[in-house]
Amino acid sequence: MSNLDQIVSAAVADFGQAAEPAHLEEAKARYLGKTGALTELLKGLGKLPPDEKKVAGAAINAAKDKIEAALTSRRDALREAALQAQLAAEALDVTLPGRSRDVGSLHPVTRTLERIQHLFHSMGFEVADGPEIETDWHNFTALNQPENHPARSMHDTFYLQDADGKVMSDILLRTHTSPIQSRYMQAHVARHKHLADMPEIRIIAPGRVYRVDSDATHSPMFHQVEGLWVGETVSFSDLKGVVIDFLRRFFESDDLKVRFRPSFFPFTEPSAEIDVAFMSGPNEGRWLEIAGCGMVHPNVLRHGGIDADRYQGFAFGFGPDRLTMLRYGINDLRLFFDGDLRFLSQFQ
Ligand code: 2U9
Repeated sequence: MSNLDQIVSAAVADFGQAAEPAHLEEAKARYLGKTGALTELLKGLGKLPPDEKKVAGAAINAAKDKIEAALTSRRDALREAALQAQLAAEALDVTLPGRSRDVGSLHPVTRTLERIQHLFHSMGFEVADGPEIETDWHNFTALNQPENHPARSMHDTFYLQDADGKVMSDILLRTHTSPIQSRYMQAHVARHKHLADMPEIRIIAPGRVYRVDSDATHSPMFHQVEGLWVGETVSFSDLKGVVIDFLRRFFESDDLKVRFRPSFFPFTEPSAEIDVAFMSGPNEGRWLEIAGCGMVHPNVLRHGGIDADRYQGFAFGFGPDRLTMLRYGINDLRLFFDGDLRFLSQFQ
């Protein structure tokens, strides 16, 4: 084999060994670079006589063409291999199952609250709102709750502390949603003071309330919905009509029995507890206490800025947590507030 053939074979073998483009370029330099094997031969041509120079030059150029062809083909092969490796690494299997996102659902008590709001809306009630941190005046005084009432004690009510940890006796977590309605009365009166005849007030006040109490049927945070209808002729029979209609629609039971039992609340006079009896299901025939109600006490109207000689009204209050327990047959209130998805996801 001639010297040139050996150089060509060595170059082809070297290029074949180069596994990366950088190695290939190094190999190229060994043959075609400034001091490469072939370049050295070309440099030596000048010393040859003219007739030999021509033959030798042609042979070297032929060898150079072969080496360059081998180089190009190896470059292409490496580029193709790199592309294939990248495609394999970034491969996307479109047949893999997708990652599904869990679908959330409304909390059962939220569902009940929405249902209650919907039913009262159909009877012309608007939804009112107010702060969960209340003043002693709005939570108790405005509601005719006497100074010495046990509900005002720290055993029953959460009071806030100041920055030094000292209990502030006049700022608390509301113990009922009634202050919403007292505040609403004041705002309503202010809004319509230029009118000779104030429009009626017909609101429900749903929301979170707080009491120092915790067992299977009591949670330190629970929900209430209270209602208030104030006008010139609003009567106890209106109260019965609204409450009975609501309860029958809420429990989807036209033959639900409802009774009103005389009772006492500081904010209503007269007052009554409301019991229901189902005519079927697990509670069939048993009377269950479900709400309280009464005609708004004149002191409460006056604290709300309303002329108690001209206007009167009724109020009622119930616990949507308890309504939810009855509707779904749940016996432990704490399940609502533990945040256990095994329980909550049953209410899709
Ligand atoms: C104003 C005037 C009167 C709201 C009322 C009740 C009776 C009542 C309880 C039921 C179960 C609370 O959730 S519970 O623990 N509520 O018995 N609530 S009358 O009376 C009002 C409210 C606001 C201005």
